[in-house]
Amino acid sequence: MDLTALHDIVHKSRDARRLQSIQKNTPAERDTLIKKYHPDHREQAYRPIKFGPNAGDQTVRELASILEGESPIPADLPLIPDYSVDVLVVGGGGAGCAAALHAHAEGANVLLATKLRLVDSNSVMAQGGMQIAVAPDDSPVQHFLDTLKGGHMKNDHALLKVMVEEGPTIAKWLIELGVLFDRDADGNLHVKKGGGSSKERLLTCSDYTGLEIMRVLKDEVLNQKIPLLEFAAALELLSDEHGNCTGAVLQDLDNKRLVIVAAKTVILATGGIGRLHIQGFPTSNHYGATGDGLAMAYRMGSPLVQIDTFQYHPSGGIYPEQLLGALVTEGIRSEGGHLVNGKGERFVNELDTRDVVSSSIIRECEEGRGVQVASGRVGVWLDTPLLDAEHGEGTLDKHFPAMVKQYERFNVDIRKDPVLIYPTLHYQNGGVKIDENSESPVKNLFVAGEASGGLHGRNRLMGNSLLDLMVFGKRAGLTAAARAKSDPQGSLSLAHLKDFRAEAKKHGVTDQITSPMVLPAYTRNP
Ligand code: MEZ
Repeated sequence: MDLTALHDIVHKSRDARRLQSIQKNTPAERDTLIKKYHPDHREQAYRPIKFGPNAGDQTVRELASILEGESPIPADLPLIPDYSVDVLVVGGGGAGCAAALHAHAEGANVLLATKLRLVDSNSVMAQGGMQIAVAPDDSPVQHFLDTLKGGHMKNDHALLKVMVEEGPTIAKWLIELGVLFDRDADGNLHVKKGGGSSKERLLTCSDYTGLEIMRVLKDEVLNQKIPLLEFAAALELLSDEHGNCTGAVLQDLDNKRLVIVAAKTVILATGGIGRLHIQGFPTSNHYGATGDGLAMAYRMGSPLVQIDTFQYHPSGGIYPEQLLGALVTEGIRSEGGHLVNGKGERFVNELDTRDVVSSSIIRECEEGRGVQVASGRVGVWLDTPLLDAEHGEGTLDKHFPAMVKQYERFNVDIRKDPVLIYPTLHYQNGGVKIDENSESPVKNLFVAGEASGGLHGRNRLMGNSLLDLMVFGKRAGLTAAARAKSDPQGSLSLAHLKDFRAEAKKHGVTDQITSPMVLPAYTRNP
């Protein structure tokens, strides 16, 4: 499709737009906008959960089906352990690696199982940075207040306090391990501003922050020789006579063999649900983001919190089609990139919180001020050439090399022309309920990172996810290791599964899908 003619409107309106400043919406305007346009408020997308710890709570239909789903594990499966460990970590992304490293450092016998390869995760795809209050004019208190405001005051205060206070220690840990954060000319950590933040607080590694952090964590997991099972998907947890977690059933995805792991503690670091494509949205998430941990924890009786709210990142690609849903980092807006509708107008303060920005984009598109591409999708422009115009030639190459390359592969030069974007399903704001040590209400079952809920309230701020992974991965790892020292291995049973199946039957739920999904159907061979 030749977009040249359409680009003109962005190029021609640039100089006038550069002189214009756009106020953020008032709280009342934000509320009205979100209620009218944010996908969280589409009633038809939701239904009550029929049974289990969150019976009666509303969530999106796709997630409700996963939670009520049928386990692929037969109740009479012989539970003879293939492995017996102190700590089983499920998931090879940021939270999983941090948990495994800290548990290992405490002397625990750790097994890290991941359904794809080590590091295949959303963490490695994180672009725009990690919020930590390290700047002289910033503080954990300010970080706390910004996050609370961004989360519509619905954040769990205790979790949030832990995250912001432990941020600086995490930065030190990562730097000591070898993460090369961007620095200013004097060698100080360079910080950038993200949407909804009052201070410059984002630590970045250009626009591949997650890749750099995971490069280092992966090396460390391998250097520490932490036992690793790749292509090993967790399908079910194990419980003892008290309902405590005692291990998991994995499946070797190469030969389909079931693998029984007896574990004194289990840490679920399984990430989010982007690949459920809720409400038909494209996603920025990796292929493994199918909410497996949510389903398994739920079946064991662990309640979930805030599962009626999801993050639709304002800038997901809509053209070329190969980049549908792919993230175009908020960093571009943080450095001054304008959002522009089909008439050449700005329509929102680009650094407002993501829920406000996404709602505004949806409004423009629904009210006929968007731009349609050949696929039929409608989006708005992100004026990328403005960054070079504003900050000097070479800015995009220097600060956003990954983005420049991502588009170059499809013959789109983002230095010369703007890109078309629309909100993409990016993050689940809620998840499994946890305490400050990342433990779920089910004893010895820990949940860290995106699979857990409460910390971010109803709208996560940019860059708080990478910090969440590191802080609560660490806490889960340390607490699980300590627990494994004090408590014996519990017995192995699938009793919770029997109860769950009985509950499903009692509520007349028979047409269940198999859950966990492990991978979206379109990735499987016919
Ligand atoms: O935290 C995020 O989701 C993030 C930094 C995304 C981005 O736009 O780069």
